[in-house]
Amino acid sequence: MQVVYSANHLVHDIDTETYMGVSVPANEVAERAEKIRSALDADGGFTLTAPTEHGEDPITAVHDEGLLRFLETAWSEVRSQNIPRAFLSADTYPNRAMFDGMSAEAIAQLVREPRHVGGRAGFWGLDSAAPLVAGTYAAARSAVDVALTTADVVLAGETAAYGLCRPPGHHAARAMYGGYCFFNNAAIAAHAITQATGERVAILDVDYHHGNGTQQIFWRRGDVRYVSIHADPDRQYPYFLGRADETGEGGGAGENLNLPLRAGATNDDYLEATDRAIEAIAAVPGSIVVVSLGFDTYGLDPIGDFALTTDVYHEVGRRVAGLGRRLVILQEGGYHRPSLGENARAWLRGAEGRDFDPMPVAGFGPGGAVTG
Ligand code: Q9C
Ligand code: ZN
Repeated sequence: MQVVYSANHLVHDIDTETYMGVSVPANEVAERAEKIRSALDADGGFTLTAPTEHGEDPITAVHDEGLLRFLETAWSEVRSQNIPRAFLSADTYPNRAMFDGMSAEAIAQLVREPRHVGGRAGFWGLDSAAPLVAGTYAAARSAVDVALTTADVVLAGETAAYGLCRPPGHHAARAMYGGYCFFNNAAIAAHAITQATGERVAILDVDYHHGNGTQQIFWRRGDVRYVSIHADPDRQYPYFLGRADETGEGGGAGENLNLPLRAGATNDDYLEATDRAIEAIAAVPGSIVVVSLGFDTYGLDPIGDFALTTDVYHEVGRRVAGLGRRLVILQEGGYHRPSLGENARAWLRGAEGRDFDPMPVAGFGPGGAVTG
């Protein structure tokens, strides 16, 4: 299988994030992508390909141009304001209650991008957990190129290809970044595929978190079906979207399927949800599925609470490939670094119809796997 990878992700060099106002070691770090790359290298069955540049147009086809300009200019603004800091996160967010009692027209007038960079970050950002640093824009642009190049490989006839996107994308909405995500790699790729093929596209999101950004982007669209298995937002980020009763509106009515799972969800729970997701995808025409692939569903993930083991990723990959559609597989989250490479190998080998063949992981258990 071809793996699209670029070292450009390294300039999104993150070591700290904030969680409820407190600085904590970052989860979404460069080592994640490097772990996956070296495991796929060692496997021998994957070919690394560099992304090609696709420019701004496929991004602004999905995102507000203001978001792109903010991300492009935010760091130089931080520097010119002489605010000494390791990363930018928002000062103030436009909480909806700030405008209580005002008409929709008045609110539309008032809620606009301010000049101060701490306010701009609040205007475009969802949360304080997506640190923005000097290299963030370059890395985020490159991750989009990785996604679009992966789509190109599949459009050129491959059955499946994997894009090692970093930073991830599925929390980024049309006009918003957040949750370690800046541009929505999967949504940009899915939209580009609809344009290239004229077909309907399905997105299967198996990251632990709900992909609020992807859901938002396609909420009213009938040509892209979004199906997501994730932690119930009642207990988990992004808290405000991801419930089972969110099904889309207008032309997109019935095209959104959320499958929230309980804390402690097991391999069996997950496979049951996977079968429901696959059924929902098989029900619509189209030849290509975009997969938002996360490994924060793993039992040892530091920010997740599911109980999945490495072998289930092989089975999920196998069942998804059983749809008989071509797969554009894009990396999202997953933060337990020792197991990431092995989990990615398992999923992708399953998707290719190869056996799992666990490899020993240095400093970790046999096969990197938690069994049982
Ligand atoms: N204590 C993705 O997996 N909240 N994003 C983190 C950590 C944000 C996850 C809280 C989680 C975002 C792509
Ligand atoms: Zn996630």
